[in-house]
Amino acid sequence: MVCTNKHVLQWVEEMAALTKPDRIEWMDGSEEERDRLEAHSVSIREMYRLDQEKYPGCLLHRTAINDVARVEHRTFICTSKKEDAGPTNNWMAPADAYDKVGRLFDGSMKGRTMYVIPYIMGPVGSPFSKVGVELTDSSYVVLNMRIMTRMGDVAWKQLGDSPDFVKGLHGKAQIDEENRYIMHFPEDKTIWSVNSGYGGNVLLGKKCFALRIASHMARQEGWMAEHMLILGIEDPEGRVEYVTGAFPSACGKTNLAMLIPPAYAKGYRVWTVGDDIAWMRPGEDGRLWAINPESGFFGVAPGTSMKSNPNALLTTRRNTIFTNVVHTEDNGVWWEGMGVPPPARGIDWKGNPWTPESPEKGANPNSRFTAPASQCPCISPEWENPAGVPISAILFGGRRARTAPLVYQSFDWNHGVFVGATMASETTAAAAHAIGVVRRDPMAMLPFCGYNMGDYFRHWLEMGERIRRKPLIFNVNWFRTDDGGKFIWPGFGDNFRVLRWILDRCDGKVDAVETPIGYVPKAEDIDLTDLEGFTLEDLRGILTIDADLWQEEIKGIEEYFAKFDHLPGELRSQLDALKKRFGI
Ligand code: OXD
Ligand code: MN
Repeated sequence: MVCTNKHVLQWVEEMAALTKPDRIEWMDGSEEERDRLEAHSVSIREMYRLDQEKYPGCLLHRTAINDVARVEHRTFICTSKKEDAGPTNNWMAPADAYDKVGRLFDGSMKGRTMYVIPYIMGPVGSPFSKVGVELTDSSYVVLNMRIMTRMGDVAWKQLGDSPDFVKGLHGKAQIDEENRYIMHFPEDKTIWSVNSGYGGNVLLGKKCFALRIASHMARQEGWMAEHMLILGIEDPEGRVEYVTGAFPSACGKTNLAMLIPPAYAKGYRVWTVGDDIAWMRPGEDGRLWAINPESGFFGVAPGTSMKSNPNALLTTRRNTIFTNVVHTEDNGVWWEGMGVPPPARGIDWKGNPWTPESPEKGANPNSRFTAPASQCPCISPEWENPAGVPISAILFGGRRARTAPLVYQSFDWNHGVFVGATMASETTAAAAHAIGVVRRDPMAMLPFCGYNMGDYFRHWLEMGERIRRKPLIFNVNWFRTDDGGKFIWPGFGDNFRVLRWILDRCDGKVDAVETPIGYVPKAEDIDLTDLEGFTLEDLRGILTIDADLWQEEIKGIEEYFAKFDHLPGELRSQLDALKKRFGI
C-alpha cells in the first residue's frame, strides 16, 4: 500500500531534505520485508542469526559500548514555556532544540537508507489506539518496532488522511555520547532522537511516545498514559479481575505481570495483558478500562530464568531479538541468572572472547530481549480487545527495607494519588541495618512524564472525579528486610497471596485494620498455605508500621513536595491529614 497522506508525505520530504539519505524505504510490515531486512542486517553484521533449530527466527545484536541504556540527563521536554515541563524534567525551548539537534541531523543519513515506519500503539481498530510514524536509519530499529508495535500498512489504513500522528525522527549519526539527545516536543507531537542505537532511546513508540508524548495528550483528552503492567486473575469459577501496577524500574514488573500462582491455589490463573505501559480511560459503565499499547516485551534478560519467570523465558524461544547478551559458541545466547550453566566459551556483549573465568560479566546488566507478546504462554485472551479490560485495583510500590508494610490500601482515590505521588525506592544497602538512600519516583513516572509533574498529580485527582466506579488503590512492598538485610517475604509467585487479599478487598469480602497510613490486612487474612519456612509471626512482622520511621518519611515527603511549583493543594492536605493521624 502506498502512503497517500499528504501530511506524512510532506513531513518525510522535509526530514529527508535535512538528513539527506541515499534511499528512502517505506515499510509495509510484510514477512517478505522482514526477511529482506534480516538478511541485510546479517550481511552488514549488525545482527547475527542464531541457531535456527534451537532459536527459530531469533537474532542477536550488540550496541556500541557507550550506548547501553536510556539517557535521562540527555532527555528533554521541549515546551514553549519552561514551567510546562516542570521541575522534574530537563527543558529546552523548542526552537533551540530543533536548531541544536537539526545540526546533528543535517546530512547524517548520507550513504544510508531512511526507513519510514508507520505503526499503531494499541490494538488495531481500538478507540484507544494512536498512530505514529518513525523515520530511522537503523534496520535494527525497524525489526524491533515490528515486534513492539502493530507496524506497516495497518497504520496507514488507520490514519487515512488525518494529520493526527506522532512524528518520530531517529538517526544513529555517529553514536556520539556527547551529542546524544532525546528531544520531545509535546506541542508538536514530535520526537527527535539522535546519536543512540539503544532500545529505550530509539524505539520511539515506547517510552517517548506511549509515555512522554501520550501523557501530555492524555491530560488534554481526559485519559491516562501510565508506566504500568496490566494483569488478570482468573478464579476457579472463570471470573477474571484486572489489576494495574506501577513500580520503578528493577522492581519486578515483568515478573509480577507473568506470575504463576502457587500450587495451593488450584484453579487460579494469572493472565498478562501488558508488562510496562497502560493507557486507561473511563468507560460508559463508569469503570476505568485499560489497554496495553505495545505488542511485545522489551525485557531485561539477566535474572530471567525458568525459576524466576518461566513465562518470560518461554516467550523468547522464537522470533526474538536479543541485545547485548553472551553469544555462545554453539550459536545460542546466555546471560547471568539464566539458571543454566554458562557456555565454556562465548562472545561477550562487547564483542570480545569470553569464558566463565573472565573477570567481567558476559551479558550487559541491561541486556534485553524483544519478544512478541502473542508468544507469551500466559498472554490474556483479552490482551488485544479493542475495548481494553476493566480495572479493579491499581497497585503502587517500591523497594522499602522497613518503612512500608507488605501491603496497604488507601482510604480513597485522593489518598491513593498521594500514596502514588510519594512512592519511593531505597537503594540497596550493603551493610546490615543500613537503610539506603530514598529516591522518590511518583507513580514510577519520574523519567517518563511529558509535562509538569504537579499538573500530572492534578490530572490524577481530576480523573478520580470522572471515574464513577473507581479502582481501589493499594501500595505493595515485596522488599522488607530482616536485621541481616535479607528479604523476608518470598516474593515471585507467592505475591499471588497478596493479590488475592487485594481482590477480596475489591469484592468487599474481607475486613482490614485501619492504621494512620491506610488499611492493612489482618495477618490471618493472607493465605499462607504451604508456605514453608514462613510463619504467621513473620507476616505480622512485615505488616507493622513503625511510627518513628514514618516521622522520617513525612519529613522526606515535606522536602520532596517543596520542589514542586504546581503541587495541588489536595496533596498538601493529604500530607497534613497523615501527620495528624500520627499525632504530629
Ligand atoms: C524499561 C524501564 O526499560 O522502565 O521498561 O526502564
Ligand atoms: Mn519500564
